[in-house]
Amino acid sequence: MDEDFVSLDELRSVTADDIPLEAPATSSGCSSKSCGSSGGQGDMPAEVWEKIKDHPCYSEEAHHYFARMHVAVAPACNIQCNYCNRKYDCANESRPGVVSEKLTPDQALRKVVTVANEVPQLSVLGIAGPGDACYDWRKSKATFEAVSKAIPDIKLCISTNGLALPDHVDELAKMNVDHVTITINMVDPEIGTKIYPWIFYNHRRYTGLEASQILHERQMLGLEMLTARGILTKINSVMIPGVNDEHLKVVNAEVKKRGAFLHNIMPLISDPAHGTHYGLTGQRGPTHAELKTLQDACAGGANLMRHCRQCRADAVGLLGEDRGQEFTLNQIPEEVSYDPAQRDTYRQVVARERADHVDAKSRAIADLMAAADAPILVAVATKGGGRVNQHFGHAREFQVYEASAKGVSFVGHRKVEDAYCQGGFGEDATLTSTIATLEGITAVLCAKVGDCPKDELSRAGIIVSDAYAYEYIENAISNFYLNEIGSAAPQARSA
Ligand code: CLF
Ligand code: SF4
Repeated sequence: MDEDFVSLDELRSVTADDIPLEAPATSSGCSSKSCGSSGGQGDMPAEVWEKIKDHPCYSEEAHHYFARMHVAVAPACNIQCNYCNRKYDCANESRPGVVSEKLTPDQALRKVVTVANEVPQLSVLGIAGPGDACYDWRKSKATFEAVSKAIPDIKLCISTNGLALPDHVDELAKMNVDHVTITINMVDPEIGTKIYPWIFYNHRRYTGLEASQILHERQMLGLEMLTARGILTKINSVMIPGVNDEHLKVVNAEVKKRGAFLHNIMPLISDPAHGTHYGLTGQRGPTHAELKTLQDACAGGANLMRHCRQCRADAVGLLGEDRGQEFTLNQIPEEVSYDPAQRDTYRQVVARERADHVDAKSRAIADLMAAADAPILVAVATKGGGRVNQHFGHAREFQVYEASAKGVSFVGHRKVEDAYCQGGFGEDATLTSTIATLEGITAVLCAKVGDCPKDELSRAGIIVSDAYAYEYIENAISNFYLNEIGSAAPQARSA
């Protein structure tokens, strides 16, 4: 264990007295020059790094430390997507699930202040529906204005289907909204006809090719306007096998040409129970391997985001967790006032921890690059903080990294149906589905694991180890590879 280790729980409960007086160590920059979302301070202009360094979606590194929250103030939408059921949140930025609690801008302000006082990791307020945040503009704007007045340093982030976006770009720029997500599933309106049955634009409903043509033109215009104003854009694309999967390579190139900062290719979530057109007609989503193959094929184009959790329109917390249920309206006081102390203190501790992490991982990745052979996939149980710090039985998802002679790179996450540990005993059915979820994974690294799940996974050909508990993730993976795969590398599973 690293001597400077600071657990996430400690980070959450820090007070000003815990902060040392010396200045944080200077980061040497990460040696891994991979995709933009995992890029570090040395990989981009200082002003861009300043905008993304605390944004958990725009920086893969930041998502270990910082949290976002969404407020569901924008229920109305102006288009229909075949993967959406209006009973649920916007599937462009949230998984279909339980309907969000809709908020007025005043209620949203109270909720954001309450969360900021209790969740020191909070860095970003996003509006991601549950409809379209640009179409339901008055409420989105009123919320941003009220929150940025109360908490001036919070980053504002918005997600939209793009149809109404060009009408609001100037106001977004005026409000210092630095981050805009546009969902772009096609740049060929013919393909659009298989995704969008209709749009509502200029007081009229359009269908067929005309609808997709208008949507496409408005999305491109909006993206170009944002780029011209220096606003960072992330493009979300839903990967729909047989509809737009191959086409997303063209989308990647086209959005890069127009200045997109990141491209987030998300798997279609399709289930008949959700009542969507795709769910009811049996359209399947991609497998983990298909998604990774497409993402790898886009390498060299627009930088890829691979750590998206397709979170709900009322999500609260680090990307892998959702604390939304702790902050429902009935739990929020009528009168609130913002106290910056916790967030300020947390940031100081994180700055120190993060600099140490960057240095340590640079060394670990260099060691691996010098010795590694065949690539392997390693799944990590983590509660955040960039460490292997969660028990196997408590994990509801695993973060997946590829270790190879190219270094250690984040490739995605695998959600499990349920945590294996069910309050003192292990659930065998859960273990079976966890093993299926971990298909293609060589090893799982966690803070602790019992003999029973360890043996079961071993029978399925997956190594589980708690020997690297509490190390930084990249160091744990590098050490695992060098100690336990090393000479056996040719037999390692191909990623
Ligand atoms: Fe929210 Fe989206 Fe802003 Fe992030 S989410 S509006 S950019 S603050 Fe993030 Fe969630 Fe993925 Fe979105 S993990 S669904 S990419
Ligand atoms: Fe649904 Fe979002 Fe598409 Fe509107 S933009 S139809 S809310 S997925």
